[in-house]
Amino acid sequence: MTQTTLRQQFQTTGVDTDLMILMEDIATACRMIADRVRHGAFAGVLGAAETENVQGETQKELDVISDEIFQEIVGANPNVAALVSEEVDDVNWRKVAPQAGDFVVYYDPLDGSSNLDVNLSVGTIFSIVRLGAAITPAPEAVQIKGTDQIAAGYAIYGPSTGLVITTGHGVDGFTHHPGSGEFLLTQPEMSIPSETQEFAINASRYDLWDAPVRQYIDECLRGANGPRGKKFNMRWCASMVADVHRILTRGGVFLYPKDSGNAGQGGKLRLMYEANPMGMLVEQAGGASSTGYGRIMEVAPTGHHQRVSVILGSRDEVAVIESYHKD
Ligand code: AHM
Ligand code: MG
Repeated sequence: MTQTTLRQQFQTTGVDTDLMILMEDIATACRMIADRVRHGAFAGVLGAAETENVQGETQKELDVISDEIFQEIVGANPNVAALVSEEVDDVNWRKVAPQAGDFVVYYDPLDGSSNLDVNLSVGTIFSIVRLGAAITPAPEAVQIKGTDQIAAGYAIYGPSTGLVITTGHGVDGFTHHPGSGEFLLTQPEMSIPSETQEFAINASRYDLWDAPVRQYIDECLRGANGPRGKKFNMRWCASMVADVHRILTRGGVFLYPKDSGNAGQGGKLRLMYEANPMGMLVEQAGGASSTGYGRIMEVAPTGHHQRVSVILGSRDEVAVIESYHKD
């Protein structure tokens, strides 16, 4: 992973050693989380609340354990000013006087954790921003647009452990090689085809959707004889990492829109550590990411746990969905 990223940086913007060390720290944290996830119920409680194990010890949930691993390893990096985690309400400041050049890392330590109980793929999502100037620690100081991300990625804990990253020079996929312990390049220059015949959405929310989303899915379901003139396939992993990984591998479109059931919160998925990093990866792979009304990465955050409508994947398909919103 380091070789590939260094080579890309060497050929373009110049080598960013601090970023490389931070990416290595994140990869180490992901390797350790992968190890705990692989141990399943032996590693801690899966999706449920804290309980006592047979020895009467309190077991923590795996997403809390994953957050602690990430904090311990990535939070120890001397250039990290702050961590923003799905698992922690407040910003976790690591420096009292953050300087220009310091990093803010936004992350979801174990996304899709409801899948743990049923032994399906989960992942860790991360987003990295570099401060342009010194700041005073305050929640507003980390409310930075996705367009300012300098790197993003995710680890996927599935049949194998993968790491997919971008530092703004395309997207590369790596597979953890258990023998060497390294992430080796297995999916160079991942690219999303502009057209697709596969969509991903939780269709049980049909009655809650806005008209443009309902129109789009209705048309997909009508297949070759409908207005789209082609047959669509459907997938829904209930794990954003797994769904996005499939889209980066073979194309498709993913929707978790704001609907009448989640509108009060602004949607389901979180802007800063779910939608922005996935949006950057998808755009770097030639796809598009939108709220339906504009680019996700241009949404101005008003809170670090803010939620947002998410539509991303194959470019032409996202354009169709955006046009229905516009109409
Ligand atoms: P989480 O961060 O609490 O795990 O929630 C995010 C997950 C995504 O990975 C996935 O796309 C979505 O929630 C699934 O939601 P649903 O259960 O409504 O289908
Ligand atoms: Mg999540």
